[in-house]
Amino acid sequence: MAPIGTLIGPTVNQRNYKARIVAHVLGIELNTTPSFQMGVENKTPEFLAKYPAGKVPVFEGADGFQLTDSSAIANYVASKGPNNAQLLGETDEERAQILQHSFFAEGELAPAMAGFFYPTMGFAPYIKPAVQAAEEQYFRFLGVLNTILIDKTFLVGERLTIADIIVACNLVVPFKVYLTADDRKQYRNVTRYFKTMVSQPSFKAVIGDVALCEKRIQPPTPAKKDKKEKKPAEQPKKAEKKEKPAKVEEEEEEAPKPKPKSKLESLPETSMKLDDWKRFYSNNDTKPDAMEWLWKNIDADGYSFWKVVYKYNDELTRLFMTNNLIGGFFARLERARKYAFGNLLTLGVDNDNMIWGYFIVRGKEIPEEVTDAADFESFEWTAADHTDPKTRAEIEDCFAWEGPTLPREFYDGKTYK
Ligand SMILES: N[C@@H](CCC(=O)N[C@@H](CS)C(=O)NCC(=O)O)C(=O)O
Repeated sequence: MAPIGTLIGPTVNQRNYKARIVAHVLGIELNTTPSFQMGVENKTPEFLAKYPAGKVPVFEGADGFQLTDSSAIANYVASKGPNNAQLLGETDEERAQILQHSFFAEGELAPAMAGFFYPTMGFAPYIKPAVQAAEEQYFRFLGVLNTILIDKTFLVGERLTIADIIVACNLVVPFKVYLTADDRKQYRNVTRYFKTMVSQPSFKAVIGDVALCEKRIQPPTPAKKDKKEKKPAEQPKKAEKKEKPAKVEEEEEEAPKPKPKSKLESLPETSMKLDDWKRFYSNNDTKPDAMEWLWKNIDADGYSFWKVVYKYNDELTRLFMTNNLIGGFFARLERARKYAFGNLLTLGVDNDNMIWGYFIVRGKEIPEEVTDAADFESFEWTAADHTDPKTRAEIEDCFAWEGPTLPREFYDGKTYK
């Protein structure tokens, strides 16, 4: 596919990332301007004639179509892609929610951030009360987002949408230079969400690895008045200031590669077909029948067992929400259906519960069909020895959803098959 147009503006910029991530997700070619000179090229009469605000990024289509505003551009690029329904929302409700989150990002988060970030970086006059008010606003909005994300991996539905791309891109600079480890602890859901987003392949391809802030950026220290010094304190030059923001390594935009055939297809034949186990499990009592079948037929060289525990159990609230979270995770494990089977259980009580369970997977390692799931990193996968009697009992109780080895009281569960 020929490039649909050019995204004009500096490429190391969180607004610029949005359309490029969309393009990467959908396999759309989009030209960029890596050597763009900020403050120069966007202020020429030619540029201003086309884009009077003089802001970037802007888009110029191969057909001459012109567009400003990063989120509008990201939406437009998405509209040109194949199979874009998931990204743009499948229902009226989803599309409306995507707008809701996009407006929140642009209308609330971004201006509040600008209110403290620009003065702190020296791009705007530093007026302490105004900066403090902007910071307060920003943390209030971050709190809102934190609440929204309590039981969500993605903002809308169970998969990546353009709302995630817009919101997560708005968070890149704060997470890199402003939100300290303490802040990240306080806004844990936002942090988990941000980490999940930036580890998606399309985010990585565009932004690279995001190093989280170690020390918050500090406002410029006023030049000390030295009585002996006659020269006035040197005013930092505007062009120099603009180079200050922490650099993100740029990566070449990768054309999406065709999905390789699963590595698991080249494993030696196994004597136990996973589908046979799934069928037997579905059609028989788990204890003792299905479990006896499994222990008799398991091909220990062809499969491995894994204990799976949610890493953020202490953040879980309502039991039904926890169980929904498992459902969402399983939906995102779709690619692994042929190679994996498991049960994850919701255990405990409202506001004090956990996700715990076991998986059987083809091969001796966790395959990429599993690690590919967006929220794989939210779960601890530990290799389990199914020949150990204690582990075996846990697997049996887990697959049966009952028994003395469940670590907490059983509420509900879901089977991945
Ligand atoms: N809502 C616009 C805001 C664009 C914007 O403020 N861009 C900044 C760079 S990140 C800019 O061009 N500033 C230059 C100026 O204000 O003159 C968008 O999302 O694209």
